[in-house]
Amino acid sequence: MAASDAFVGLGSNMADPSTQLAGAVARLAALSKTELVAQSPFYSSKPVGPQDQPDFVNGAVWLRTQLTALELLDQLQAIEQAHGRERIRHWGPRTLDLDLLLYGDETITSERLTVPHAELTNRDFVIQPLLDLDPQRRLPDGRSLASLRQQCPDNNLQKLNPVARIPTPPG
Ligand code: A4P
Ligand code: MG
Repeated sequence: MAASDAFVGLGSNMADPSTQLAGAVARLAALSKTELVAQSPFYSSKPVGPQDQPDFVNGAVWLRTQLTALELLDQLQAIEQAHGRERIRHWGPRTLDLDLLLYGDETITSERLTVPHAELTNRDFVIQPLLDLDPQRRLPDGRSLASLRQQCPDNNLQKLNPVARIPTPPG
């Protein structure tokens, strides 16, 4: 099977969400038949929906994969479950949300899968990371992400600095 460009959105608002996202990126990069092309910066964002919950951290990855869209969804859900299990005792079950945002130029409407993701056009925390990955990207219907970004509601995105993994030696 030829490889497809797939874009996956990442979200978390449990404790240490950036670490959740970084772990998810590592797992996505390790998927079979799949290569990680690029990873977006992470952003904090105000919650859409109920406001009595912490801010989210959101990002996206660009994958090139020989998995079908449904096979990829299975893998995304397995990664979500792995993260839920790891954190379930302390933080509850919703530690990681992985959404298949775009799969090539395909439009998919099935019981398990709507692609492009149904809420993509309404969410700056989805569109901005996609723009960071590929500023020229368009939806299958031809609309550009850049034009959609102008029109969607503002959720106060703040780009997060990369976590320093190697501490600077003193002195
Ligand atoms: N499904 C259909 N299409 C897709 C797709 N393209 N990608 C189905 C992934 N899944 C897709 O998803 C429910 C079902 O959607 C799946 O079984 C799959 O077959 P879920 O993630 O288990 O349930 P959910 O989290 O309640 O739904 P959803 O739609 O992911 O939630 P939302 O609407 O994304 O809400 N605010 C900010 N700032 N940032 C966020 O990331 N996220 C949410 C979660 C709310 N507010 C937020 C954020
Ligand atoms: Mg989801």
